[in-house]
Amino acid sequence: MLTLYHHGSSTCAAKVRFALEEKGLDWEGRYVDILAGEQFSPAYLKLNPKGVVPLLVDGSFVLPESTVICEYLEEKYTDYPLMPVDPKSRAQVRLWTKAVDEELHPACSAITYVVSHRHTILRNGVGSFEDFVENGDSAGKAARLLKWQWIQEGIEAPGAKDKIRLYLDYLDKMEAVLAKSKWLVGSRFTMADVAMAPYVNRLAALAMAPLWQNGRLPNVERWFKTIRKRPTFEPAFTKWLPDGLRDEMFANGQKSWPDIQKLIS
Ligand SMILES: N[C@@H](CCC(=O)N[C@@H](CS)C(=O)NCC(=O)O)C(=O)O
Repeated sequence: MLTLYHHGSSTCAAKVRFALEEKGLDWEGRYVDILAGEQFSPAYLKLNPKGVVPLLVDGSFVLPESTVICEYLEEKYTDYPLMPVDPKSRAQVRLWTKAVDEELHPACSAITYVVSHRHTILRNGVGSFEDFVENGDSAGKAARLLKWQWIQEGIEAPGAKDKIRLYLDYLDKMEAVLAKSKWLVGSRFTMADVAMAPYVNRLAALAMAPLWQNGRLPNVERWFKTIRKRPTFEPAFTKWLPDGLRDEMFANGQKSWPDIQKLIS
């Protein structure tokens, strides 16, 4: 049995859940409350020294990193393929998954923390700088340091606004591609759509769907509506976000909307 350590509001965990569901795989979940610091428990740090989710356990094989997990699932379970066959399309899919890892995910963390998670984490009692930043291994320290600044300073934290602008620029990139094709890479749903869906869904969860609605980005709107209609959307996304957190993220997003509008106007 595949076991996924995950959290309801984690975009990279949602990406893996979406891949698992699209590939029709059985899996069991271990919920790690990253907004209450459970990722820093000694038992979890032993499994993933970076102190982040997701993490896949397949028998004795322990695998971090969402993109690598998705690639592992794709290669091990060949039914319901999410990678195209021809090399050019495969390369295009990888450009999207690389963009997610290198740019979009850090930018998404910025918007999520400054708009919403900072309030939840501060309420839950984040502990000291040392607790938060020094936990986990040195490889993840830079990311934890940034998150600490977002938690403390919100949208005024150094670099936060640039990261949010970069995130929103991706919607325009998607629009340009989706104006020409049904899915992000050609006429078939692929791992590129799996990888990007959680990041558009995150903006919707933060009450920011007006970024593409009302004729602003009609092809992104069409694409996201189609994604939401897939039978895998509920078990991969909706099911895992607790109602209280969903309401809190939406309300915090509404409050931040004027700040976001200033950034894009
Ligand atoms: N590159 C990693 C990023 C993992 C990551 O940043 N996970 C976030 C949730 S999406 C997390 O666990 N954050 C908890 C924390 O930083 O304290 C991946 O793709 O799996």
